[in-house]
Amino acid sequence: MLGWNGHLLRVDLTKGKTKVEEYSAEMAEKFIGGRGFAIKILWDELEPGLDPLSPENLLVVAVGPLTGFPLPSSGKMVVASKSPLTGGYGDGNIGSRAAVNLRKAGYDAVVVKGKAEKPSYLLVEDDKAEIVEAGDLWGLDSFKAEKRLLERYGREAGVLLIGPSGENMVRFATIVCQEGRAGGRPGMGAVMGSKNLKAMVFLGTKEVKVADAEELRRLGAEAYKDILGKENYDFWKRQGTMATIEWCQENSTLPTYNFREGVFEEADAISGTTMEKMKTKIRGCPHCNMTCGNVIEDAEGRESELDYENVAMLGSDIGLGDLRKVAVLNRMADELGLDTISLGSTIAFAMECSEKGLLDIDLGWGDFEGAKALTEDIAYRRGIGNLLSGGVKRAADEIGKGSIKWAMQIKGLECSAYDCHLCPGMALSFATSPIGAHHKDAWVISWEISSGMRREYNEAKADKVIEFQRIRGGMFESLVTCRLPWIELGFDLEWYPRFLHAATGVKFSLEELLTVGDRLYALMRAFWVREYKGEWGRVMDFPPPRWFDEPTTKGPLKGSVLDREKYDALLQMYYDKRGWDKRGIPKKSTMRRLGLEKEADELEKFIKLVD
Ligand code: PTT
Ligand code: SF4
Repeated sequence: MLGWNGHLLRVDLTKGKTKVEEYSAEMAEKFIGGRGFAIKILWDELEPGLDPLSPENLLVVAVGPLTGFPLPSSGKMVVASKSPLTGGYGDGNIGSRAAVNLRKAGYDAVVVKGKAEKPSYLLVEDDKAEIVEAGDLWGLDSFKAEKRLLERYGREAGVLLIGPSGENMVRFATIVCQEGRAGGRPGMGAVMGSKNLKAMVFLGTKEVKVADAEELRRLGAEAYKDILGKENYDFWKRQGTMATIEWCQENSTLPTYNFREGVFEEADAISGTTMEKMKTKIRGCPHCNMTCGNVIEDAEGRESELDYENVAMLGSDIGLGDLRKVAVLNRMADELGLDTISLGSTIAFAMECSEKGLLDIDLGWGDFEGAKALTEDIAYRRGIGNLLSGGVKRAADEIGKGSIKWAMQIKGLECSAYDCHLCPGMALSFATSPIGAHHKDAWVISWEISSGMRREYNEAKADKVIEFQRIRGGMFESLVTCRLPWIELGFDLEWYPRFLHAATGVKFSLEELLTVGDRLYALMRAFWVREYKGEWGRVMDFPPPRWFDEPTTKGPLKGSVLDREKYDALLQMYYDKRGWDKRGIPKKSTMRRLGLEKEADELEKFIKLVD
């Protein structure tokens, strides 16, 4: 195989053993890498119904056939597992030296199972892979632990690790690295913690063999140049994802007061323009020439790297209009290893419960000190923090009293930062995302608003959600590279089959690559259905009740609300186009068309499929 390493590393923490395994060319061509490898391995190897925090769960870390080459924004990787937050398929994407080094060490994936007897970390150095005791690292925050590992293995080492919240198995603990990159929103950090695995360290010196090295170099150089010439490049470098605050405010989609509103009276104080004035440096992922990690000094004099989602969820959604204070919460989340989106949503939920007298906590909107204390309590699972450490759905189930109405989640994953009171297409995109309410697969909101069809529930929206899911959720997550050159700067998608051809020698048309995305979608959906069996139904693909039942009360679009019946019809259009039945389950014929016959037979052991 060329372009692909052809090897994955198996790690059994219970036995303290590692082993190298070859995978087939068929696997490479059918599933490409990254998310494709992750879902295939999890589907094939996980016992349905297992506890995600048990040693039997698998953690898959996977790169793709473009990762780590000198191509735009190629320093990304996927981390995946059965999610302790949702009980379904969970993954995340992280930009890290670890991605590049894993490739250079000779592997395209690491599959970790079991549980180490004592806190440990995995050290991979080319052909050497060992499990090392991590007694001195356990309990440290992620910044300190990473620093210590870099002192030990050199600054070129790629490290993925967890903070105290992962160790304590907070169900929305994420995997972090490089003081400001994070991935695995649905609790991938908790899975590491459950395995007593504090970190994974990657060092590599090998070259991945490619089909046409000269052509790959030439294409890479041309592509980097193309990106530098993009119209929006300079503005992007100034604000990165933070520009979205102003855009969302203008369009009434900025999550505010636990998604009660889409506008925030103090939006200017947390905007990209405000951030620009405070910015001290930019950080980024390897191989990127449009780096977007904007760093400011927080209210406690520490560095904090800001992104839109972090600021919206820890700012407007909890009613906090002070960017330096938001930056403190954001930095704490990185140190403790908590997902910022779920953290913001959980704090906002607690504030709303406090306001409504549903929870014995004194926590008003915008209460910075209260939010800080609660963040610590969640990470260490103390008092109410323990109740909230399972995310808003579990907390609402426990609190009762109708509080589920204000738990802003779908399938157990907290919604990322787009208010959908008047965005049915984006609501559909959240609801059909394969990991729960995340924007990464189909961020259709910008198109939806600019299309002039914002209020419509039409076929074009179902089409757009699928188009984006195929590109973002399928192609980018399996190749694995950053999608931002395309979505933010308009870098042409046709570059990717060309890169892939030069790297692997295998010719895929763009459409063929997108069809791989359909295959992944059918399999990720099958995974959820196999886990939920009889409990599965189209209700799983519905946005939270607040967007249907409680109109917004502020801003130019006040009074906005989603329509349940129309949403249901839109969801049906989506199912029909995907070849899924009325329950949202892929039909047998669809699975066959995508080369998933064996997987359809397996799914039929759990639930009857429509042909
Ligand atoms: C992603 C989600 C996002 S999406 C953000 S900000 W965004 C939050 N970032 C967090 C953080 O920071 N710290 C923390 N403790 N928790 C966080 N949770 C949130 O996680 C990120 C960029 C961004 S910034 C985005 S959109 C793009 N995402 C990509 C993707 O998903 N796939 C892909 N092929 N390319 C992408 N490029 C962009 O990467 P999850 P990163 Mg992230 C600090 O992890 O689980 O996917 O959730 O990876 O290296 O930090 O880059 O406005
Ligand atoms: Fe990382 Fe931003 Fe570059 Fe994407 S654009 S690779 S998220 S630095």
